[in-house]
Amino acid sequence: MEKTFLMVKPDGVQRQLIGDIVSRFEKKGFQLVGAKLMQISTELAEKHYGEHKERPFFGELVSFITSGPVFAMVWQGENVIATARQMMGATNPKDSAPGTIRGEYAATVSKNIIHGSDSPESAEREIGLFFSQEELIEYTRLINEWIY
Ligand code: RTP
Ligand code: MG
Repeated sequence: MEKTFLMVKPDGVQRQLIGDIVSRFEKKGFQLVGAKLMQISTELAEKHYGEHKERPFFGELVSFITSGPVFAMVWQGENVIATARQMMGATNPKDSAPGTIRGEYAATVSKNIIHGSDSPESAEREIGLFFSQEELIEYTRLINEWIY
């Protein structure tokens, strides 16, 4: 089953949105297979956002993502990568649809509450950056037969 890396950013943690965000993915039927509250180092932030290192906002992005704890998660399910991106909403909250996480809670592109992997390659890379094998728990969920 497909897996993705999702992370409540420091603004979402400070605004006490972890519970709401976890609840949305649980209710959708996705399965949580790894989670931790953590402080990201500058080194990890620069690796994670490496694709943006030439962009003018890179410095601001790294300093923001390291400015406080984040809640890192791995979720599993059919089409979880693309579906989670839809549930998050567009990167810039001015374009994110009502009902999406960013559409409901975010007001600016630099503080947009949540990160989610944007492709299978990103998901694999980001899961590997943030989680060790032992931190990912494979377990049977009986409710699956009511979801799939
Ligand atoms: P993320 O990686 O955080 O899940 O966001 P995303 O895929 O929707 O957007 P991406 O293009 O990967 O950009 C990463 C983060 O950089 C910040 N950003 N700031 N100031 C700006 O113009 C600007 N553009 C992007 C956003 O916080 C975005 O989430
Ligand atoms: Mg991105």
